[in-house]
Amino acid sequence: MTMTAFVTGASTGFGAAITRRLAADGARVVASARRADLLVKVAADHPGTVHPLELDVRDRTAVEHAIATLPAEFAEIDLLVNNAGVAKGLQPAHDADLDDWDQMLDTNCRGLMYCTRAVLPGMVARGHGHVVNVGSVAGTYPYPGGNVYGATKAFVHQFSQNLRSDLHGTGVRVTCVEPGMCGDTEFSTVRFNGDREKAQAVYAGMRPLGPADIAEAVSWAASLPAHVNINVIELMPVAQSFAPFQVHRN
Ligand code: NDP
Ligand code: 8X3
Repeated sequence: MTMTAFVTGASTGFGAAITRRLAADGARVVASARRADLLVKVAADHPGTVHPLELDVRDRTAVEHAIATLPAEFAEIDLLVNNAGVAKGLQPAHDADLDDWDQMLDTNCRGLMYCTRAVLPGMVARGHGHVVNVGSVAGTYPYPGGNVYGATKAFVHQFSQNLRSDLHGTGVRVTCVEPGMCGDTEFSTVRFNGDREKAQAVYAGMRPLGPADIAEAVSWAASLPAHVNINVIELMPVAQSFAPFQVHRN
């Protein structure tokens, strides 16, 4: 039977790669994001298989309406990939912009909650389904300027684990994919408000992960037999690792 997936943040980066990969795996995919023109381009490569859907995940009513009014062939979602997310700014907390903090909370936490809440009843009623949430290593390992971004990803991690508890016995699976540095997406350009030079400098002289690596992880977790639940996938480029605690000395 053909699987139906719903991917948020599918206009660029991970979401576009995940959409393409799932379509290549044989799934029908609803590709959603705010920029419809980019979604149409993603869908053009997979006519009839990928359904572009303009959606701002921060708009709770719009999310509920979108999920309730999907075309019949896309209406029964087997796989929800909550990928839409933003990092805004890298200033220390005492200099940060509260609007940036609001946008991260509204997108990375509230948007993910709204999509999950809208899709879960159908999955539970059908006795199967899979929610894949895109977290980050930033939810586990602190770094300077990571303040609210990292906190939103810690939310994504814990919400995913708590969903597993709530969904016990329903047949619905939950996976949190937690990548480290990944290039070839708009992530850092968005973080630095369109400053491409600053964004490119993040990945200078090292090989980051690529969107296809994340799509591979999602495809793998989703393709396992129905009795197997991958709780968390944490992946990093080989070029990224850990450093010791910082110590302030007088
Ligand atoms: P991109 O900026 O390329 O992709 C983000 C996607 O989210 C875009 O498609 C954007 O589309 C969408 N989006 C943003 N806000 C909204 C909104 N309000 N409603 C709907 N869609 C929205 O970055 P990545 O592909 O790198 O990031 C994808 C996810 O991966 C994010 O959750 C990010 O936090 C996470 N991540 C990224 C890492 C990296 O190093 N790149 C590492 C770890 C995690 P549009 O603007 O068209 O709405
Ligand atoms: C993105 C990875 O290290 O830039 O979530 O926060 S990082």
